[in-house]
Amino acid sequence: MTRAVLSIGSNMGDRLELLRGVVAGFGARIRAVSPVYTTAPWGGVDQDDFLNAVLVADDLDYDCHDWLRHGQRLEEAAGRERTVRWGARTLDVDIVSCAAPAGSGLRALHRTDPDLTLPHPQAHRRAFVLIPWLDVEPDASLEVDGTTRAVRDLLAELDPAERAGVRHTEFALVPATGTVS
Ligand code: A4P
Ligand code: MG
Repeated sequence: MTRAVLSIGSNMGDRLELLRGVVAGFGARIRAVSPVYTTAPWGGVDQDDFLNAVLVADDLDYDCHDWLRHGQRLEEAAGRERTVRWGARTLDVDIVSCAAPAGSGLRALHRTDPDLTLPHPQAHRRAFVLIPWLDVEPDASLEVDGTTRAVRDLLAELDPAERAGVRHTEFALVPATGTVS
């Protein structure tokens, strides 16, 4: 059993429908869906703004690699082409964090494998991840350089310009009834 925090983003094509397709694609595994934000591109590549959101999902039968594989299948279905690092894409599904049962609760896993680095090595620098994550998990924490930090503190430490580039929208990824699949 694992529980994943997923960052999803798009800045090409019908961005909202592409993000809705991710929610449909993970289906009954989804536990929480953040609001949708319009976000200035991060990473220095000149490109259009993104729509971003964060999902929380769990599955009794998934390990952390299963979330990566599932996300990559959804990226392929969205016609994703890998060209420029941090460049424009129809769909990006990143595994921000992945937790497994430990004792009476869940513990976030740490991995340095280039195929799946956990937690995602850039997540703590990205307001487009931290802001929607706090919407669905206000007490979230994230390991940075071996230290567990409150996500709200990581966000407070970011450049105000970085935070200002992340703007709330009225778009919803799930129907108003709240049902997902
Ligand atoms: N990989 C390793 N760890 C992970 C993980 N935790 N989650 C590997 C997902 N993938 C992980 O990714 C490259 C490799 O990373 C994969 O083979 C995977 O096994 P990729 O998706 O092929 O390439 P990429 O996405 O171009 O590169 P990268 O470094 O993953 O970029 P990011 O981090 O995905 O950033 N600005 C805004 N405003 N909003 C965005 O959503 N996204 C990006 C992409 C850049 N700027 C953005 C946004
Ligand atoms: Mg990626």
